[in-house]
Amino acid sequence: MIAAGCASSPQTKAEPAPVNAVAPAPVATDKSRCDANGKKVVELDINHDQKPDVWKFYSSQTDNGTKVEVLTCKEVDLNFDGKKDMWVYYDNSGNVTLEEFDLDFDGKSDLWAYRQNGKKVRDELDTNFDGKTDIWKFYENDKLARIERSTKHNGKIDIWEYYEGGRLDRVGYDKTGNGQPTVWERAPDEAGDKEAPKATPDASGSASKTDAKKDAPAAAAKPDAAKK
Ligand SMILES: [Ca+2]
Ligand SMILES: [Ca+2]
Ligand SMILES: [Ca+2]
Repeated sequence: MIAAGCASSPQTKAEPAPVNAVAPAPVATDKSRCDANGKKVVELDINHDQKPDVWKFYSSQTDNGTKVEVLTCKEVDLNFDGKKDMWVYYDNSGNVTLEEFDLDFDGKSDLWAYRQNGKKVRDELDTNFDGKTDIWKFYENDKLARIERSTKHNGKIDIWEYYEGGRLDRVGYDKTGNGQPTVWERAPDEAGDKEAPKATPDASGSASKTDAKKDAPAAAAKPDAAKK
């Protein structure tokens, strides 16, 4: 993320109030897709240690009079310790609706990547592994549109980052604890010319790129990615 003290001209102009400070409502997901009840579960042993590490859940459905097996869920033991660390939920069209990860392997999920109709809509991240989400990333048409952060890890949002075309445009800070952004800053490169078209490559661009690049599977492969 960008450093708060970096921009030279903090602005206090009235932006449209974006949101309230409480955690956004969860994305609706059918969790029963990963309920083994009434489903066929296929186990795979990827590393050949005679213990399953991938579980695939299938539900029997009838499509045009033909009985078909539909994949509803996949669970994975990524580090082969016998405990599951990744859960993937599918809709009836085979689209992923949610990928859930336990990045620090403590048995509790800390990264949730939501999709709707195949498109990324939101990532939620518990960066200090206390069970409460601290970062919410919102996507529009698969592009990063906004990040909300609870820097005190208390579930209250105090930083709002807005992205335009996938690049950081402005940041709102709650400096008073009232749950609203009280200070707005443009992306650092545009602090001197806030009306300029957002076309110059700059430090903020690389910051937003880093965030956009950090998609769920990559983060899962590198558990420490979530700790920064
Ligand atoms: Ca595991
Ligand atoms: Ca965890
Ligand atoms: Ca947390």
